[in-house]
Amino acid sequence: MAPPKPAGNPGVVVGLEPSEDRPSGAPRPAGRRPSKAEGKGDDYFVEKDGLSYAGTHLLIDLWGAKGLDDAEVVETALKRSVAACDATLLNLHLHRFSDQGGISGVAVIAESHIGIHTWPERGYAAIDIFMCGACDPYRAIPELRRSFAPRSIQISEQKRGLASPEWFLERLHTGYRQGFEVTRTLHRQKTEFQELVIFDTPTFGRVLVLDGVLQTTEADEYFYHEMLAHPPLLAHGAVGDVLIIGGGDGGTLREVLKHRNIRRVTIVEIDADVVENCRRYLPSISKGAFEDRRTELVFADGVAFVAETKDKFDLIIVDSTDPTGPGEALFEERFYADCKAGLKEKGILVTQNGVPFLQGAELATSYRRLKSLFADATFYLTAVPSYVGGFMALGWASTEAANRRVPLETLETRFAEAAIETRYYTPAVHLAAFALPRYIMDGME
Ligand code: AG3
Repeated sequence: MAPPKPAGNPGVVVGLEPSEDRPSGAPRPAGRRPSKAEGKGDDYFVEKDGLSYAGTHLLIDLWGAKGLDDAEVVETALKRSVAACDATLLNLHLHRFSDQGGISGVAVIAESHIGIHTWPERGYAAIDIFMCGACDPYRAIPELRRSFAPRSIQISEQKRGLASPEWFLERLHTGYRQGFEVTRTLHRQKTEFQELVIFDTPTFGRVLVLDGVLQTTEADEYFYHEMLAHPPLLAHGAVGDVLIIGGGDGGTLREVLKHRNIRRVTIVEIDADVVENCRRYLPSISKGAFEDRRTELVFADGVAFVAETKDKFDLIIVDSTDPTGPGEALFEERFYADCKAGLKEKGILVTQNGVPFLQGAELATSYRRLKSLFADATFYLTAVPSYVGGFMALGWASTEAANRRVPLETLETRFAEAAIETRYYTPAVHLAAFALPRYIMDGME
């Protein structure tokens, strides 16, 4: 603000009606913001470079300027500035302080205002221009230079009314939230089983959320899907028939199908809307896997399916949600027992088992159940950035302990023979994934 000027001196007041300045025939603004400022919507907000905002506000400091005590100069400067910006002048008011000099003034425009305050004794003027919508306040700068011939000019810009971005907050863990900026929501639906949302984020690409819990992201899905598929496939070495429970996004299916000697993959997903919307909005996850002739897609409850099926599998992969909602029954002992019954000799069961640091109870319970049923039960690890909390535990259960003791050389040979491309999995990572940090081992007891 300007230093206070002595009171009791009205100085000079210059009033101006807008009609004087408007070219003849130009429409008079009638209580609405003018067409010149119109943006795309009817609220004049600007949509530019991915941002939505009300307009541009410039703060302009003129130094070594002339004419700062001359109301005519100031008036002309403001009028020319308004015209240069193609804005609509509604009113112009100047007040000249006659004792010390200096002028306070404002041009009210349909797009907002230009304000000026001058200190002639310092050759300084503080000007601010705010124009909403598409009006460009920078176009006033040459007019200000022309009127005041400043030695130097400083400009700072502020975008006004920047709409704050939308955030998705995952509340999976007690007392802890994880946020993702949402740039676009593509689909939101209450399916028969859960709430499904698919949206775009700047950092993780497109994301699938079920019942408020992040399931998969384009950016880091391979940390998870590759590790659910390749360790059991390469440890076993001769998998022909695979059963996937859940996994409706198709990521695990895609990884399994990379192995040429797979005969058949039965994928049992409870929620047809997950498959349909992931195929549509997240095609990079399934990459055509649902169309593979080896794929048999069944829409059914996984618990009922394993309880009833007569088929036997070399590998069962449980690619589930966390143990709340529709995923809950997939962590029950009965389900694990039915999985065991559905495995061929030497078969392996792997499961999604949460992030032990934040989901310790889940680790302990699953371990107890798997251990009571299988000759060999343990966890192996991956670390999925969007499943926050450090390592994720994948359950590993097999009637044959040898499955997890396959030497590195054998894994390397099998991996080379499979000739598949991966981004997370390597035989060395496979072996290392079974090395459990102390806190996880302690959490299993
Ligand atoms: N399945 C695992 C979701 C786990 C999320 N939980 C968590 N952050 N602890 C997702 C399906 C991907 N195919």
